[in-house]
Amino acid sequence: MIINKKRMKKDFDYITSISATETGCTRLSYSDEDRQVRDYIEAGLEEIGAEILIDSVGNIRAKYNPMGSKESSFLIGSHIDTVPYGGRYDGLTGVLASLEALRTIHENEISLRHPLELLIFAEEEGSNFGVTMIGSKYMAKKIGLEDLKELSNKDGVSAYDYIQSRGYNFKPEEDYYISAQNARGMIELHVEQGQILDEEAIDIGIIEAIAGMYTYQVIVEGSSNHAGTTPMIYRRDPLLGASEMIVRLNKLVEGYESAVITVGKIEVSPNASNVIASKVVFNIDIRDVVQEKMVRLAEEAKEVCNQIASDKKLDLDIKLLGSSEVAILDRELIDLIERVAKKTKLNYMRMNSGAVHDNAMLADIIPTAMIFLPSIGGISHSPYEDTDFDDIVTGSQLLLDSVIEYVG
Ligand code: HGY
Ligand code: MN
Ligand code: MN
Repeated sequence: MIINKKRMKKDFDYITSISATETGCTRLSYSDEDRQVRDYIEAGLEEIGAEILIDSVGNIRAKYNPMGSKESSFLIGSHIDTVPYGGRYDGLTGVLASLEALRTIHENEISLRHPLELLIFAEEEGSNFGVTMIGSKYMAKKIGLEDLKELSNKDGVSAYDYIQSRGYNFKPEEDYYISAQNARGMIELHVEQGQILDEEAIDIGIIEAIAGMYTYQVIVEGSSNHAGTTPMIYRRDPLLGASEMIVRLNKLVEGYESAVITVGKIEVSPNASNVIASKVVFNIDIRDVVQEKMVRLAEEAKEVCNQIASDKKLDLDIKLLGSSEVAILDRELIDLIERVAKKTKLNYMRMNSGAVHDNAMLADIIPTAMIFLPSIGGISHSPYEDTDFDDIVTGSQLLLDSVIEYVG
């Protein structure tokens, strides 16, 4: 049973042409571009008789159950939203591989012991509200609708209001939440977004652990004043303080083996070249695959910011925007994927994921596993993100063969 490369490529080329920007892929959840892609994929799922349900925050659940099995479902899928000016492969590759697996099963009339469900998680990237994996956290009951009131987009509209304004009706009592009773497990296929597989010329990564993550918002406030008339010794400059914090945070992480710290988002007010800033807001993204080290690093990062703020007599507020624990993936599922990879003579390696992924939100509820594909040059979250389409075909075939091995 072989997946159909031509059909996948047609889907991929059409969907990746839908973007809000010329450069890279910009397809935020709840945007018009997101709607266009959802319509296209849902039509493909309806063609094979999948039952499609959309929950309050826009997660898509497409249940393929031709035998009317009453058993719990096996899950596949990923996300279709992107970072601004992002790549074409992050998320979408896993969704298209899953769609192709369902189509191939359908056209070969394979009878399955369990229903299959293709999940498309909303707001995985956090591009609207600054917090990743809103959809999968909601499906895993790690956040509720009320939590959406604490998050807002760049226009200051709360996630709670914005998602409803984009046509999603909040009906939490009817929503489908993942549980050990209704789901048997999940395999998510994704591009690596790092350079290990590409550098080692290995086709497949089988993931053992997914990094945990903390996202903090740091607000530094000082005294705004005239850039020309204010002597240096009288200044309380929050941009100077924030800059020192960012340099010191990058120094701090040198003492950790697998942790990473990133400040990728910063806003300065009033952001005028002849005005000493009044306020700086920046996010800190902290990750590690060792939970206790990530916790320690986060505490040290907050201490560094507090120390610099008090030395420079600046006001400081640090708020945890979002977090996810390190996810240890399921041994049995990993071994199954490895057996199938060996049987089909693929060159693969076991590895960890520095990127976070939706299935990590389910890993403490059901068995989950991931299949990685090489990212050329290890580039991601960038218009230069690239993966060889033959690698996508190889990975999609492994996903299909692993699903059949598990529920066929
Ligand atoms: O940030 C991440 O790791 C993921 O790509 N959202
Ligand atoms: Mn992703
Ligand atoms: Mn991503």
